[in-house]
Amino acid sequence: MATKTPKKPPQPVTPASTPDDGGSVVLERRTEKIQPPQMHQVLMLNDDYTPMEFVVVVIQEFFSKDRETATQIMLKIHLDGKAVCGVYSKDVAATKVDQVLEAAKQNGHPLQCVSEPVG
Ligand code: TYC
Repeated sequence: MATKTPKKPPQPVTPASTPDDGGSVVLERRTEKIQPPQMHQVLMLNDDYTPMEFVVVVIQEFFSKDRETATQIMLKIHLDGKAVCGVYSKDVAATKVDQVLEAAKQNGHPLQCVSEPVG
């Protein structure tokens, strides 16, 4: 007569005993450094028609320069074809460009202004 071998109880899928991590969470140490935001420079371009005085006032108004600095920047644009009027975050630089272009349009001048990443 065959004797029945006692059946083993069903085994748990995961081992019953695992090393105890105490419920703690290990944070990964990151060596990457957070980079400062890319800055953008706003350049004004020369043309043959926009009055010098208008350019000086625009630089004073939108780039917070005193009259002497604004005049120097305007003359640099006039002589070199372009000059940096200010350096800002991307959004602020885009707003400055819009403001200059809108003021130029309102006054019927072809003044051009662009922004580009620095470096
Ligand atoms: N070249 C213009 C003139 O002789 C003056 C000027 C300066 C125009 C700067 C645009 O971004 C400019 N009237």
